[in-house]
Amino acid sequence: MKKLIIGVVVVGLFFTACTKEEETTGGTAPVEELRLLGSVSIGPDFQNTGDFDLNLLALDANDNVIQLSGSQISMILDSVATTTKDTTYQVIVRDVTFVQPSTGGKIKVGILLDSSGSMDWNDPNYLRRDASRDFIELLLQNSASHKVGIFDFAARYGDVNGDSIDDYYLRVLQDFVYVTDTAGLFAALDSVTAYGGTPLYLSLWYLLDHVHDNIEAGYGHAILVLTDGEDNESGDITSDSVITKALNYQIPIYAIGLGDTSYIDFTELQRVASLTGGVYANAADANALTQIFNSMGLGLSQGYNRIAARITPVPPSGSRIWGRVRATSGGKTAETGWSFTAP
Ligand SMILES: [Ca+2]
Repeated sequence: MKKLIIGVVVVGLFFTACTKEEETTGGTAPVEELRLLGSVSIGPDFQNTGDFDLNLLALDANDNVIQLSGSQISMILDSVATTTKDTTYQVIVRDVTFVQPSTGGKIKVGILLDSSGSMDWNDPNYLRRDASRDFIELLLQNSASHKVGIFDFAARYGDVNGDSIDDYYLRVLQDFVYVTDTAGLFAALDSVTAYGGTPLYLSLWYLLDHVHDNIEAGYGHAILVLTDGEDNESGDITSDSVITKALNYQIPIYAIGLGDTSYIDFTELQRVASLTGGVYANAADANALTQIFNSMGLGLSQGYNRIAARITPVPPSGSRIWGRVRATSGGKTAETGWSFTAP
């Protein structure tokens, strides 16, 4: 029987020269909604440091992202379910940064969809098409200068576009165009199918080259990948190969793992996202895709707040940790919950 220990409420703010600068750039619009962008990102050395990150969207009444300074944010630790007794845990905010994937307000996103056979039952109603459409419309509302390309993997063999890459590993459904070209982009989404295996990392490997070969000055570049499975068809190309290439090209990978994490392990995908500077989100089922694509669209086009936090002492592996983050802006306060299991 695990013992539930209620931790103390701690508001920790460490001001450095860096965060002082952010003091002056904190938003003033009233915050109407606070939303996590993706899952809690657990630091690679958590067992020694207790470090974890939250990616946070603070939204005003018009869904504009508010940039937050350290003094506008507080962390609340609700409970730690652990085997250790009589331990008092604390959570502090180490740093707050604003991540801006676009450049000069312009982003170019390669949407990479998993068209493997299992999508037939994991997303039978093709909600990934609707969520991708909403994502494109969200970007269009923000700026007609954004660009999107639609790609998938595992749909079919062949090389329709003659780029020497078999469509099974990377199919170009709609190459990068302005988001104003909704006809082309939506038609590409309608052609998404569900057929083969999961060459996830080989597909990312090819798409990274494609994005890199088409880098445009004045744009931020990113990949947004959706998959319902662990890679099983990439041969020598591993998640490490993908991470190395993405870092070389400085192209962050934002990743959505579709499926119940009791049955499927997205740890590796999460690692790809966090190490390439992107964000990982888990969609427990296809119904969650709309909200996640919406959050990704807001974050990619407008930016998001990254809260570097630390829990002390470091809870034992397997401990479940629950808390909330609270933000104040423009005289309003909003909060949202977070939780994770200590690795
Ligand atoms: Ca091809």
